[in-house]
Amino acid sequence: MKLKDEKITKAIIERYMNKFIDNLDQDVIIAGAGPAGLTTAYYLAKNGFKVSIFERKLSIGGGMWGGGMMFNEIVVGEDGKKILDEFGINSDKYDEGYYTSDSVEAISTICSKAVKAGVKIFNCISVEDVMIDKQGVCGVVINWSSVEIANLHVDPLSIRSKYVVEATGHPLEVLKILEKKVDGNLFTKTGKIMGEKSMNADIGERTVVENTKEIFNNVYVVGMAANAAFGTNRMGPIFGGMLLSGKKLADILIKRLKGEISHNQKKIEGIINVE
Ligand code: 48H
Repeated sequence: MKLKDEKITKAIIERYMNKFIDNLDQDVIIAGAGPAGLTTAYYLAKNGFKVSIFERKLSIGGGMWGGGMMFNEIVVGEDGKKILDEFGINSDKYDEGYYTSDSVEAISTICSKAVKAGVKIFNCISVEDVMIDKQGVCGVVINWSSVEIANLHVDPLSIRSKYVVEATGHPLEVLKILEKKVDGNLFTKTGKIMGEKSMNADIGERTVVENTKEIFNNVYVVGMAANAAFGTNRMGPIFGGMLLSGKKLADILIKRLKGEISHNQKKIEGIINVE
């Protein structure tokens, strides 16, 4: 059979468009496909929820590929190891409470498991704004990363979701948008982004799980972004906290999607809904 080039083009465009159209109204949308966002998405999809991730870069996996300073090994503690085991990722005991894993095996497996569980990942697309109504955030506004990089004046598109997850890591891009554009405080002590503190693996690993929660009506923060939002320490190349944070958030969102926990809604000023 002779291959037709134009058929290859048609197949790609048609399949992509169908996938995209099927993802316009989601249970959960996640900004950022690092280890925390991917882990959250995996557990949500595994439990039957519609979840998609928008990732700015061509490659998925955020900061996990590089281990520590490009030595491509990661460290996890006892609880993190349990999640590596759930994903079927090999790890080796280094000492009491310290396990190492090949970072390439770890992140490629998490990504593969997430996609196979039903997560739809759209790479090369950046979240540039949120959609808002009286109840809070109700989706994201997206554009091709290439448009952003080239600084082209091209209007974006919008995707609706019940909940939005801030998983953009250190730069906290979704929360910065909220701080700048939406009236009403974040659910932090100051009502603002509190800022990441210097390295302390012990505190950082613990607080990243504690800080994984709702931070604005219908917006949840996970992973490194959680510590940067609530003003606690970075933890360096120990990744158990990212995985545990992702799993904790999936558990919260599953309960909320099933209506088992109530809303933590605060009044949002300046939004008038015209029905
Ligand atoms: C779409 C975006 C946007 C946007 C950014 O940085 P990440 O790996 O984040 P986490 O929280 O999953 O993991 C953090 C970990 O990698 C890390 O940095 C640690 C543990 N640091 C400790 C320390 O002390 O330094 O992934 C975030 C992803 C990236 O892939 C970005 O490209 C992507 O989000 N992203 N995607 N729209 N606006 N902004």
